[in-house]
Amino acid sequence: MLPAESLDTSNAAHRAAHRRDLAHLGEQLGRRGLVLDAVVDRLAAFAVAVPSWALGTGGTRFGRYPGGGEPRDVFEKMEDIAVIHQLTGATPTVSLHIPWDEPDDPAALRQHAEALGLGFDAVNSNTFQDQAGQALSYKYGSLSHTDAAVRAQAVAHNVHVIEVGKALGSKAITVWLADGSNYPGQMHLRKSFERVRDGLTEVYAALPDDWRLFTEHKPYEPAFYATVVQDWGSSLMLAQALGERAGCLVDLGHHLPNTNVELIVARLVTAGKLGGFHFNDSKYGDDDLTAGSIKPYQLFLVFNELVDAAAADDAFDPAYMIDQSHNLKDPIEALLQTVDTLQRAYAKALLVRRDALTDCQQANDVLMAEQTLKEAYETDVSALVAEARQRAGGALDPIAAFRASGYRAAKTAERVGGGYVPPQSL
Ligand code: RM4
Ligand code: MN
Ligand code: MN
Repeated sequence: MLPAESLDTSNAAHRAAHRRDLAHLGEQLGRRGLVLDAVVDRLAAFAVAVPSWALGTGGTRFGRYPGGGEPRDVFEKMEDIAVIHQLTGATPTVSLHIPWDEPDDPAALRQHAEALGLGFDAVNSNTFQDQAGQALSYKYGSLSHTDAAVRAQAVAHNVHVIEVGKALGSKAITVWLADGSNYPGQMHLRKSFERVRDGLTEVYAALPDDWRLFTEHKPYEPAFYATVVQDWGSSLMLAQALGERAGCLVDLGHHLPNTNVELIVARLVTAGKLGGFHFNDSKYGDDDLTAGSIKPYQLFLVFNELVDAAAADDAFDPAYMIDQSHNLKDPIEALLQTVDTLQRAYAKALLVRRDALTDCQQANDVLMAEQTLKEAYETDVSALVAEARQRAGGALDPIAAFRASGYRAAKTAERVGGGYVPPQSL
């Protein structure tokens, strides 16, 4: 965690300007009949889980360029997440990947997390790679494999992940499968899907009563011809076959270019099957870029559907998680930027004058309907988001506070022994 004084100093430097910006925004919103405080309260309640795999520098299949001070194990990852939570007040949980971040002693990790004020969101299983010591290979699939023994191994892995999650206090498992084929004829399209459905049914049977299971679709990669769970339709079929506590997880990067993701969100809401999100952004494929970096309007339109759905259903509660790979940015800074971006999109969605929008839609006033969305989208909500952070005890400007704290330099000195000293970059 950062020393409290370092946060205080940073906030003090920004406070006067913040007050003026907030007052101005309050007046602007008042003219639209919106109450600033009500929006800040909703924003302050926003929480998103940080993935354990995002704290180290990511990479591509061509290479990885690690930075200094990266966490060496899952305990150190939790320390970094606690800093992000301290600065934003919005990341109280971590989404763990098993076995990438499987703790030797889950009870000890849970204690460590609790001491840092953190908990655990969905755990993620991994049958998209062979793991050390594994008896059978997933080269030709896991839950969809033609060999029952491989399928049983994949089911057992998922059940194991649930067990680890139980020890940590998680309440959900996310299953993303790489299963698929590279060539026509390689895989029986229908039977492979039915095998996945049957395998997931076994996993679902091992789910504690208060848990949820999320199925995550993705159109391609690593399979380049046919992926078994390639789209939201397949994911929905699975969630419906499994039962009440199964839902679909929408990873924003898991759609082909130009797909209308907000429409998918709306459909899943209607089906009562929107389980959760993996936030990131994408230009071409599963690029795992920072949320909102490429298509900020789409992110707003997704949040607009979420706010609309929440208004219609008090129990609406999708799980929010980040799923990004930070190849070039400092991971902590990228995550601070992400949380800010998500809150901005959410804030703007909260500013949509919903009754006015409904009236425009009803009257087929196309221009004013669109204009009602744009009015909200084009509002500078910086002060709203900063105020929500401040009320949560966080920083008015998290990235500035983080940079001024010297945390990364201190960790670079402390976290030695990884054997890698990055060369200086220009
Ligand atoms: C996949 C998918 C999963 C994530 C892995 C690392 O593309 O997005 O959610 O756990 O990557
Ligand atoms: Mn994902
Ligand atoms: Mn992905």
